[in-house]
Amino acid sequence: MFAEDPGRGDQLVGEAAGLYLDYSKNRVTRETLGLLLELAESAALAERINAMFRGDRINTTENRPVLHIALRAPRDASIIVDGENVVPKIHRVLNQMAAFANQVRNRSWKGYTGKPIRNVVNIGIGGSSLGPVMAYDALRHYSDRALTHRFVSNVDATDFAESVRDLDPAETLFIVASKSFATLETLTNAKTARAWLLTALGDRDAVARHFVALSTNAEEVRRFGIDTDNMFGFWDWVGGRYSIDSAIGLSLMIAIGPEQFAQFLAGFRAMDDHFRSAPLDHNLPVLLGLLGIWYNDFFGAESYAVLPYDTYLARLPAYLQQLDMESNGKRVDLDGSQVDYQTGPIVWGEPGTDGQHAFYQLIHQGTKLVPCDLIGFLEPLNPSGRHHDLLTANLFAQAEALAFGKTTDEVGAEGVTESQIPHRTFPGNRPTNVILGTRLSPALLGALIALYEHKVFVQGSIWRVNSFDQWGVELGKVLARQIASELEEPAEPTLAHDSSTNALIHRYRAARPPS
Ligand code: G6Q
Repeated sequence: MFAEDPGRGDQLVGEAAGLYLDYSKNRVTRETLGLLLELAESAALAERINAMFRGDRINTTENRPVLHIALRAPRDASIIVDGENVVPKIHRVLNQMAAFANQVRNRSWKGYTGKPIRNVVNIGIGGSSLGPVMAYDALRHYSDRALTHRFVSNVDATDFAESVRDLDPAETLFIVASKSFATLETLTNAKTARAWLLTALGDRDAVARHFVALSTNAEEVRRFGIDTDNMFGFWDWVGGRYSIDSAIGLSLMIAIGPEQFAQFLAGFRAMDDHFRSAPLDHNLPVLLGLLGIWYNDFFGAESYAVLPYDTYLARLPAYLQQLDMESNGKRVDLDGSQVDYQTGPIVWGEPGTDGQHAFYQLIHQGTKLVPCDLIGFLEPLNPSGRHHDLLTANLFAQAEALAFGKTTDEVGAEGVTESQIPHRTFPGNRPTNVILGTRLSPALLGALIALYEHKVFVQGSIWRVNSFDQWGVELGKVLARQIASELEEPAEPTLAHDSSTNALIHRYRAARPPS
C-alpha cells in the first residue's frame, strides 16, 4: 500500500489538542476508511456525540446522563441537568479543591499534633484509584517532591501495610476516594487507616485533620467520622472510570498544584472541542475508534496493545484497560438483545522499550494479530546524553518493522542458512498507530485521556452497547460478602455452593487460627 500510495505517510495523519496521530501503517486503503466512515454515519454517530454533550440520559440502564465532559467545561459554559446548570457547582468544587490543595502544598494544613502534612495516601479502588495513580505517575515530573504520595486499593492488608510502613501518622493525610462510599475494599482500608492513625495519635478528634473524602454520598462520609466540610463532592453523572478530572483528582491536584491541574483540564477540553466539532474523517477519536473496529470485527483481533515510550506513562495501559474493557465489555445491545458481533477488545501493554525485550516477539512473529498504539514525545523531560534519541529511534523502528517485516529474500540475502530463513522472516503487515506529542505535560495528558475516552465512546456507539454501566463490577461487590461470613463464622456453616467452592471454603477454614 505504501508503494502504491507513496503519500500515505504524510496524508493518513491527523492532529488535535497537541497530539499528532499517524495512522498510515494500518491495513486500510482510502476506500476502507470511506466505508468505515459510512459505518459511523449509519450508526448516527454524530447524533450520539451531540446527545452526550447535551446531557441526554444515554446511560440507559442507570437512567443517567454521561457528563464527564462537563467537568472540564469553561466557567461560563451552561450544561443543564434536570433544569439546573451544573457548571457553577463543578467550579465551586474545583475552587474548594484548590484552596485545600494550596493549604497542603504550602504546609499550612497541619496534622493533629501541629506537624504539617507531608504524606498523602489515596484510598480508593477501580475508577477511584486507577486514574489518580496513573496521572500522578505520569505527571510526577511536575509534582512537589517534598510530598510523598501513596495509593492503597487492594483489600489485601499488605497494600496498606507496605504503603504506610515508613510514614509518620502525624504527617499523613488520607484521602478516602469512593463515589458510593460503600465499596468494601475502600471502607475496609479506610477503617484500618483510621485505626492506624488513632493508635499513634490517641484521640478521635485527630480524624478531622487527617481524613478527607471524595464522594457523592455525604451521609456515609459523615457516618465514617469525616467532617463533611472536608468532603469534595461529585455527581452520579460522572462514571468512576471517567472521574479523574472530578474531585477524584484531588491527590493529583495536591501533587502538581491547582494551576497545573487547570492545564490538565484544559487538555481534556481541547480534545472535547475537537471531538465535538471536527468532521468525522478528521476526528482523531473517531478514526482511532473505527480502526479498532476494523481489526476487532473484520480481522478477529482479540486485543490491542498500548505501548508508551515514556516511563512516566507506565500505568497508562492499566488505566485504559479499565476505561475500555469496563465500558465496552458488554454482550447485549442497548435494547438488551444479545449481539452477534464482537464488542470490546482486550487491552494490554507495557512501556517500550521494556516490552520489546519481552512480548514484542509475539506481535512480530506470532500467529495472533495485535494492533498497537505506540505513544511517544519529541522532547524528553529528563534529557541525558543519547537516551531520548535511542528511545524514539526504537519507537519508530518498531512501527516500521511491524509494518514492513523482512521477506525471505531479504533474509536470504544476508547469507543465512536455508533452514534458518523461516525463523528469521518477519511477515510484516502488523498495524500500528503512532501518537506523538511535543512534551508530556498536564495538558497533553488530559488530551490523551480524552482521546481514549472518546474513542471508547465511538466504538460503544457503533456496537450499540451502553459504555457507561458496569453490572459485572456490581456483581463482584456483592458476591464476596456471603463467602466472607462463611469463612469467618465460628460454627461450621452449612454450605450450599458447588462442590469446588465448598471444598475451598473448608480448606481455608481448616487453616484459620482458632478464634
Ligand atoms: C468504574 C467502576 C468501578 C468503581 C469502583 C469504586 O467505572 O464503577 O471501578 O470506580 O468500584 O467505586 P466507588 O468509587 O463507589 O468506591
